[in-house]
Amino acid sequence: TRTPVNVTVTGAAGQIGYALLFRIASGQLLGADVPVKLRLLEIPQAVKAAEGTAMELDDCAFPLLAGIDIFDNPTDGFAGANVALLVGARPRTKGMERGDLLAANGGIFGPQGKAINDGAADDIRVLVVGNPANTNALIASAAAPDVPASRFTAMTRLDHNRAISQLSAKTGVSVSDIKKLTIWGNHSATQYPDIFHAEVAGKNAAEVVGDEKWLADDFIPTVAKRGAAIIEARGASSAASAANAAIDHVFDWVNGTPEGDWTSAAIPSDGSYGVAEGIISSFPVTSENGEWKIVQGLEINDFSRSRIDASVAELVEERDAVKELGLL
Ligand code: NAX
Repeated sequence: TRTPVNVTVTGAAGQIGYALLFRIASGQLLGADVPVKLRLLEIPQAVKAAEGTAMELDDCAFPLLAGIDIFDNPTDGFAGANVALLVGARPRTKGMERGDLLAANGGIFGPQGKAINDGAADDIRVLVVGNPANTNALIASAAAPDVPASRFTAMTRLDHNRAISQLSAKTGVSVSDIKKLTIWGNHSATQYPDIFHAEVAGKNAAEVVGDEKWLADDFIPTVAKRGAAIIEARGASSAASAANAAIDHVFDWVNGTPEGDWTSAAIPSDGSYGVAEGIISSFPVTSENGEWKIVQGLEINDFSRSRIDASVAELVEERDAVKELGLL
């Protein structure tokens, strides 16, 4: 039998945590034959709630769940971690400036990055879900100089899945016949869902849709503002769909993306497509042998260029702001 994989989840007592942990424990994060040990990291006030979730996990008697430990400090939380899902973050509250938000999250993701650097397993793979996800991942990576930067990623898979669903509804083609869609840039309102290289049942998606006005006025804003629409409808932010996307991201990272398709993930830029080197930006990516690779050679038209540039400019601004705060 295999040695269990240590999976650390921060913000484990939150709503995404609740939607995520049962799926991890049932084998959906890594594979149906991979035992896992959960390490739940919470702030002290939420440890009791995390203990309640752990009781429910016990009550599921998941065959693959080899243990659950709960921690209130990052040093212990990340010790020996092979996979880390960084979900807990400081949300923006009323009257908070962007600088305050970045600083507050620096106070979380800096120490977590350091703990990962000092105590995680050599094969550690990190997915940041907590917002502002791209820049939080950058902060954590900067605090972990001994861990390859490529191990720090941020989640745009929910945006990717949302875009597939919207395109499926528009074209009447099932989601499994939609391929090669891309989210570029920041997980924010400036993100750019790109269908110019996407395929709908084997045909070029932009040609099938044939309507640039729908793209600009409907599709792009619907995908970018979907989070707000969910809050409006549910009275709470996306949780199960966010957890589902985190599962998809890590599963593909570890097990590889299917032949003939790609996905979207925010990974450190190597300068491809004119995206500033070093920022953590969403790209079209494939995964092979546990490493993300940016899909190369795509032609970027003017419509796409201006939108990618705008989102990248926002990420560069965020990077410069955290640099100024001394977080990089
Ligand atoms: P909740 O407020 O329900 O849960 C957050 C949990 O994190 C709380 O239990 C809190 O105690 C814990 N926490 C706070 N600071 C911590 C720390 N330093 N160490 C460990 N735990 C800590 O939020 P939830 O709805 O679960 O959302 C979590 C994060 O995901 C938010 O930042 C949210 O903005 C972000 N999202 C990101 C998405 C993405 O696509 N990248 C989409 C969904 C979601 O909005």
